[in-house]
Amino acid sequence: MSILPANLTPQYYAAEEKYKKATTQEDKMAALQEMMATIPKHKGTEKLQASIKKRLAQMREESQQKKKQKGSYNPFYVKKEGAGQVVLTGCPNTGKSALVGTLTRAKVKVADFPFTTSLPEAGMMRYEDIWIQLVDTPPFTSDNIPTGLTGTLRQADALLLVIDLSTDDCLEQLETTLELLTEKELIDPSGENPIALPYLLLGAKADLENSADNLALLQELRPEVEIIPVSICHDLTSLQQKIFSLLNIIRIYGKAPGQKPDLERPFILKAGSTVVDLAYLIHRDLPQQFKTALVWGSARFDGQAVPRDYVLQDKDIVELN
Ligand SMILES: Nc1nc2c(ncn2[C@@H]2O[C@H](COP(=O)(O)OP(=O)(O)OP(=O)(O)O)[C@@H](O)[C@H]2O)c(=O)[nH]1
Ligand SMILES: [Mg+2]
Repeated sequence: MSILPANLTPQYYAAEEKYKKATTQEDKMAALQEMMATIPKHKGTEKLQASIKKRLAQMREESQQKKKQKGSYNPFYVKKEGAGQVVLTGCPNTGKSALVGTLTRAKVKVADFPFTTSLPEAGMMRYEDIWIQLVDTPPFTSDNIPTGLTGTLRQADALLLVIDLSTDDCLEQLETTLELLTEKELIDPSGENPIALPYLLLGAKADLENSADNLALLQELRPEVEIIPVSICHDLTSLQQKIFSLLNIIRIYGKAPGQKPDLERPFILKAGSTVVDLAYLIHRDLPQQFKTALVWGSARFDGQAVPRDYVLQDKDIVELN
């Protein structure tokens, strides 16, 4: 799609990296502002500039609304819990609630008719030693997206787009879903928009009769789209693994000097985070205070002293002194 070279600068990429690592709305907004300030202003970046501006305006509006609504209850705002918030979305009756109900203990309504779910409902999914929040949402159709739903989706850390593989409508569901969410800049199938959310496309009800044939047909018609077949009747471990990977996070275990590491409650950081990022997460003043960092896991040997900008890996144990 992009014809003109963007010629983005290292300063811009650094800001974009900050955006990707940001976990709070405030940090995200600050990073977006920095992206705007550092992006080279020419024709080749116009589209990107527009989408950064748009997202910044949306976030400003949301935070203002949140302030206004303090006290009044917004059912489409789902408070984040756990290591990441993953929102399921799609057309009516595709199996979103059934998946959330199977993967978490959330009390969701599952029924054999469309528009069963009318408000978001969150549940926590255990993945190894962490909890990931899954959010069930009311469905959209090609001509109607419920008021508030876009806000729920935009707040998410990642999306699961759900289509029903057992129905003849599955191609239409696929197209409606991709078109609608791309138009809202929530996803970018081309992978070029840094503001878009990571997502997986799930083909639900893979256990039913027509599903295998429909999946084969869809893959023939849309070979560029990866569809992951799932079913509440089958083992969902590989889906859980994929959801964890989608969040692009790492687990870091803290260790006090001379003591055993705390393996019960890992710190959650974005992939690519450094020792300084970890220190900041533990305490805002810690990056200035610690002198040495020792790492077990990704380092060449156990308890190796590493520099402040050392990039941590999933399951590293870190001792800050
Ligand atoms: N065989 C089979 N049936 C499923 C599966 N997942 C969901 N269903 C059935 O499909 C129907 C719709 O499931 P829901 O989970 O309510 O679908 P939904 O997407 O939440 O529907 P809305 O809330 O209307 O958007 C129910 O009758 C479920 O029992 C599956 O993996 N296999
Ligand atoms: Mg539902």
